[in-house]
Amino acid sequence: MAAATTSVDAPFEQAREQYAEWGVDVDAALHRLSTIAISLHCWQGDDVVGFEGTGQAIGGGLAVTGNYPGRARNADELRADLDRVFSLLPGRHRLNLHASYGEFPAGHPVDRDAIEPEYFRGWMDWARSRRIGIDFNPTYFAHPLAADGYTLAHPDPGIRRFWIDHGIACRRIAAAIGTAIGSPSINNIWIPDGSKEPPVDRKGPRARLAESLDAVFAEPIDPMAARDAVEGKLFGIGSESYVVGSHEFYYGYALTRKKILCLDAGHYHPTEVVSDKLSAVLTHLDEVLLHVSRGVRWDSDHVVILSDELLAIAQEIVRGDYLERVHIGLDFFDATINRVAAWVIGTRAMLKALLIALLEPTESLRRLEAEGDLTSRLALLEEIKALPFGTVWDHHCRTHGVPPGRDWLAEVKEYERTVLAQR
Ligand code: RNT
Ligand code: ZN
Repeated sequence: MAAATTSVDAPFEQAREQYAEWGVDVDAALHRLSTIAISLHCWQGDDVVGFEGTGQAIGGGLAVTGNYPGRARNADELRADLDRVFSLLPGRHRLNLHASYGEFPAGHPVDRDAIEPEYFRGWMDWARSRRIGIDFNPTYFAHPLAADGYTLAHPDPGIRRFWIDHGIACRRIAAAIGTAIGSPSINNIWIPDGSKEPPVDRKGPRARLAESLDAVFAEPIDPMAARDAVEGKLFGIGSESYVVGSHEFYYGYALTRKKILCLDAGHYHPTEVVSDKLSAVLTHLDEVLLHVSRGVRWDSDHVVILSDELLAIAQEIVRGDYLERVHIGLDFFDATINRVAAWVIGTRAMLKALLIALLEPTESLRRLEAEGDLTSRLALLEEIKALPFGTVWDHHCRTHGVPPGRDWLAEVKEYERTVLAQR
């Protein structure tokens, strides 16, 4: 046994040495990484269907492609899948729950404006027993009253009221969850409102949205129980020409109302990047929520991978010392591959990106930049790409009791054989 341990640790000791030569403290980086909680989105497990049982199309301009077998059909299956996912991730993470994932009494549908914390008891108990926090989202799509593409900005005051009440109900649920678990729940509002063709009135819906949001947020809330976030977007399917809750709209809203701004990596022009926005908006805002996603040509919500932009996001968070001010959530959904694997791939990619960023000799690079030695800055940024972060990652996985490298895949395949394929 001792021999095995030695041979396992030797490459790590070597890697640690190598980083030390660059002035990087590997142990400190790993310690920091262990404290970061990623909020895993529940909707990757069932193609954003939820448990209301109404059979409503997803709508809202969202689209999931693929029909890989094994979709979670109820809360117990989704929790079992999440347990499997969490067992393959180093560290303690969070769950990001949508309102449509409540456990509603069979045969007694509860409409969105009347949902209550009790329908989320199962989730709270599950999360408490695993000591994980839960974030929350009202569901402003897949509903007859959202069918024409408008919710909080709807011209009809009755429909607007329905969605305001949904927002209020969700905020109370988030607060109940945060209180029960002892960790504040971030309640993030995203709405689909917009139009396919250029509207004549761009101003009216935005005025109505601001008013509706103010009504949703009117009740004071204990920040130790729940926090409010708002998420903008550039366009969706069916809202190509106009989105009421655009980036400018919500940035202004978050600034004036002191809310958390949610930046989704798929919600901007294709050459615009969230990594560049972090330091810009955090100059003025206290906190940001990230929906880490991967848009391919459009807001396609591809599984997150270790891309240049993912690394840039992690670098900005670490270099800017924003780890306490940026809440990292994921937002993607792919039904063409094993859904449990999709979660694991995306979350491990996020953690690896953070590890690479934490292993960067940032201070020396910053010094070179300040001295104007841009030659050395570029040369060293390229050289550090070849440092053995993978060895450090594997060590991190082992010390957290989760499979290193590709070993997690065999466990997911086994789970597919024994559980997912039986559904
Ligand atoms: C939609 C937003 C939103 C959703 C989830 C399901 O474009 O990104 O965050 O993905 O609410
Ligand atoms: Zn999102």
